[in-house]
Amino acid sequence: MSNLQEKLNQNDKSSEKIDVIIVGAGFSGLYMLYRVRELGMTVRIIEAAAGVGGTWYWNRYPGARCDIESLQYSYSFSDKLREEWHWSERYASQPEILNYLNYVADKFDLRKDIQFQTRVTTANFHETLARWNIQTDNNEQISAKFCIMATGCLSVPKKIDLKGMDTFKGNIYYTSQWPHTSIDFTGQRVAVIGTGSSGIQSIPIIAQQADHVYVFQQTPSFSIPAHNGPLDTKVEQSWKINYDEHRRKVLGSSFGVEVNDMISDKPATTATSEEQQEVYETQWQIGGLTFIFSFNDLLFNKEANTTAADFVSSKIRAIVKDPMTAESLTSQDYPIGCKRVCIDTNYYDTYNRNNVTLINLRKENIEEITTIGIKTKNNIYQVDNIIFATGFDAMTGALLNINIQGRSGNKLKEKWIKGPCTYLGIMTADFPNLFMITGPGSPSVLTNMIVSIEQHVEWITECLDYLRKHHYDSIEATNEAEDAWVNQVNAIANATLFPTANSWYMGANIPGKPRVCMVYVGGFVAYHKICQDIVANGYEGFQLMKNN
Ligand code: N01
Repeated sequence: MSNLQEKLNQNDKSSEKIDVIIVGAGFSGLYMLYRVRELGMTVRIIEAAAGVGGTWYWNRYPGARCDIESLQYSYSFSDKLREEWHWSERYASQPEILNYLNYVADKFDLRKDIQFQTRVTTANFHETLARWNIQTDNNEQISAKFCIMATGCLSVPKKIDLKGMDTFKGNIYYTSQWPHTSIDFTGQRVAVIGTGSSGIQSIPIIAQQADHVYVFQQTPSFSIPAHNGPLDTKVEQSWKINYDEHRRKVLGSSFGVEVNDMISDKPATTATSEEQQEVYETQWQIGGLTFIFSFNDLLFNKEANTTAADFVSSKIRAIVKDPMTAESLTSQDYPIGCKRVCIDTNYYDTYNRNNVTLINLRKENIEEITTIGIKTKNNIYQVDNIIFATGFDAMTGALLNINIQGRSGNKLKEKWIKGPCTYLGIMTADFPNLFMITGPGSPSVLTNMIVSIEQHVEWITECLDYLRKHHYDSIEATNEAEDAWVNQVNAIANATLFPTANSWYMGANIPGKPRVCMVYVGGFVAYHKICQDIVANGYEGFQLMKNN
């Protein structure tokens, strides 16, 4: 069928009233669709991209890879899917994850309920009908009883507006919106701006191709080696055979990840210096994000945190030969773990190459982009390509990009002007029947996203089923429950070191964005229990209503 014909067919559906609209066809939207269909409700996903995948559809930059191990970064809901699917590496690459999601979409025949290349622009709640009117950029109007935002935590790129950007004669790329064709940087000079996960993953790969790479670093990350490689078939088999046991451990961890046996449940502050070094060295050799759980006080106690940060800095200095570069790479001014820890393959080694130069923007900030490159306080760096690996308007960006209007004409943008307020990160008061999957105020990005996504999808599914069985027309968070939840999220965050870092968790990467902790940092286990208890107590903190 041609795209046009498909579009026309889709437009024919625009007058339909449906039960559920889901916005976004990434990991969360696809699973939500699967579950809503099981309830026998009518459902449609609206997706801006031309295919499924969400973050894995857009982020196609060289080296893009998940930093949660592939066996754990997988859906758990289908035994058959798990048995059939084979991951090839310890950490899956973006193309492989995208293949997986396409496989899931095909296996469960999800595409027939997905409308691609369509963006939701407006969502208005009609109080009398207790329905959401959804408007798209194709000028369609869709009426749905429930609207579920599966819009992702990191889906709206940070806007970059450097002086002179439009005059640059070379190519400009964004890691978050990478072209679908492969880009060959052979013989080219490349600037990469940004040294978060996307920069750290792409720089070593680009350096193997390019004539020269100039890395512009504003803040150094802490990065732990991935030790990626082919997935050991014995590990895979054992994981598949003993899946229930692994799953129990995953659901019993605060991070939604099965941690290795070397994780210490002791505080670093009670360990001797030798014990600390031994634990850190073991974790460094194992590799991966669980380094930050080497001791149980690293995210709470500055003194403890410094021992881990110092260990990583010593590793960086041992790898990087040029002392000035090593100094720049170890000039973190925040506790390790309080900005997202990165996982790398050869990132620090890459600075030993003759064709890689690190520019420390704290010493020479970018003054402007010129026709030929990047002008800093001290130099002009002539390049053919500029890659922005500059991050996202995280957690709230995608939700606030839609004009969402709830009860009494209340606008989400206005309600959240001082920061997002939610109950459980699932709903927000005055916006009945509007659900968020891994919304702000839930553990989301501080956990294995797939675990948190599945937990939210299953909670929402159970809720929809409950409403239907008990003949309720709407559900809404109460203001009291929401205020108490926001206070709890802030209180827990304030007991940790998270607020001391200028991270995107705190909204600090976007000028003018309110500085509040947008993540529930109390861990997956505690959060999961709270969500279960709320249901057991008859949806405590929610108001369930019948139309007349
Ligand atoms: O973005 P980031 P990212 N001039 O915000 C710098 C997930 N992810 O795309 O820190 C110069 O981390 C900025 O500096 P600063 C993961 O959760 C997952 O790399 O603001 N520099 C920073 O260095 C991750 O945390 C995977 O001072 C500017 C960098 O750009 C999240 O996505 C893979 C600048 C942005 O780093 C975001 O990662 C990739 C400017 N104007 C990403 N503005 C997985 O493996 C910003 N910077 C699952």
